[in-house]
Amino acid sequence: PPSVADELAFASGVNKAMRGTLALVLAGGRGSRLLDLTDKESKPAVPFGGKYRIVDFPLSNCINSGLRRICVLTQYKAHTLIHHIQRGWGFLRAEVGEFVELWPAQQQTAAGSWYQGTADAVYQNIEQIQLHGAEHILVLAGDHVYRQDYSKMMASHLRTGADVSVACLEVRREDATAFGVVDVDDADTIIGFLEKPADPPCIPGKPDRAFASMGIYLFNADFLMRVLEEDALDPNSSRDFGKNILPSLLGRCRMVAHRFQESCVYPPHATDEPYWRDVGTIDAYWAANLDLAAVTPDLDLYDPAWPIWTYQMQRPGAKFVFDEDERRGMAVDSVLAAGCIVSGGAIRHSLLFHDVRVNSYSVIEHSVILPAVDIGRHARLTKCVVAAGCRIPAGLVVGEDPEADAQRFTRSASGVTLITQDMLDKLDL
Ligand code: ADQ
Ligand code: ADP
Repeated sequence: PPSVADELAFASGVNKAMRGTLALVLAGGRGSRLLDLTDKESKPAVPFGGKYRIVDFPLSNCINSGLRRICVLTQYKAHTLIHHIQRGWGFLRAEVGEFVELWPAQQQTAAGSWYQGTADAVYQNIEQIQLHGAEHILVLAGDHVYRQDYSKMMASHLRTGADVSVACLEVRREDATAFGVVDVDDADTIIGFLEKPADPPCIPGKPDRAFASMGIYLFNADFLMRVLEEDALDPNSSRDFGKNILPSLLGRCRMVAHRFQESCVYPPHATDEPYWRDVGTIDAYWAANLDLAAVTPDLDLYDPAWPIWTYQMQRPGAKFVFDEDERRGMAVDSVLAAGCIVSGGAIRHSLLFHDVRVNSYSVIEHSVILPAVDIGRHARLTKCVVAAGCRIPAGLVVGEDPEADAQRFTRSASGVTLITQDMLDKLDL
């Protein structure tokens, strides 16, 4: 076994490598499966968990992992994302080499085109990247909810001597059609990669499970530069890490799968399942938000050792006005963010973002209510996701008549109803 001195030297090498790493957070995708929730903003900007936006998770993971040189690459409808990052993420000190920079898409290639795939988003910024002189580049997706200590991924990257490490996790085989599916040898060297296969191969010995890429890639910087220059010459490439770059690297370099369970930050009541959610559909978004209202949520947002940073206007505490006769004006099994006022309404097993108004005689159950929604008197909402700023008219009932809901709103296969102001404006009340 290595001596204590060797271990310490290695740990200090990891810290140094983290300080010399540039994180590129890809935050330009729309996330179209979130339907109307991403009509006006990109998926990384979508609110999550009462007071956060999805992009806060990878950004907080960087800060908490000791990686403080971060660039956020934006493209699709980036206004709210840029606004959020400018206001909330300016606390790093450039003087000591720490920053969160915004890199908007600006058609920087000779072709003058918008980004094609994810690799193009990186390639078009290659000059700025080289200016930073980083030794390692960590490519992250801006649209997943999880807690990961990237320094542990760096440790395994250095230990295995990889050119590129790909973070991977086990998923159900039927879910793997949405991912890059990875095949590894005994040493976790990647020997196969299929981007979004229709019939995903299973993990040997586990017929129901597949090994999926999380879209998190740790590259040696020189190696990445070479690979991108090469790909740029290939007229048939769609310039995407999953579709083109990773498959092209098979057998040509040291490409190693990093197992997410080794760097996942577990809650104190440690579960075996490492927590990682692609909240890319209305159902997944609804479930991951409501999980926070569970007695013991799978995602721990209360852990002072791994804070999730965000920007939020200072708002007063949530307020409850109780109606003695009706016994209403309360919330149970729920999370309410600051600025909410519950006046004579009843809330059960729900999550309310900041500044929601819940008026008398209304009932909200199993629902996720985004910021600044106003819920009129006598309204009853069950199993809904209500988009930011909606004015729910008095007496509206949703979640009790599937056919009526499907006609007026967007109803998912599992019975979650998405309500937006555009849909409400079309109602004949
Ligand atoms: P997808 O999630 O389908 O698959 P993609 O839609 O390209 O990949 O998005 C990856 C990330 O890049 C997202 O955060 C998105 O916002 C961002 N993005 C997309 N296009 C961008 C652009 N042009 N500019 C900037 N950012 C952009 C990928 C991999 C799979 C892997 C899954 C894991 O291709 O192999 O399994 O991620 O979720
Ligand atoms: P309802 O009677 O349907 O509950 P109201 O609009 O009459 O709705 O009540 C709103 C409640 O919200 C009031 O009881 C009050 O306590 C609270 N409220 C409204 N505005 C403010 C405010 N600016 N500051 C503090 N509390 C407020």
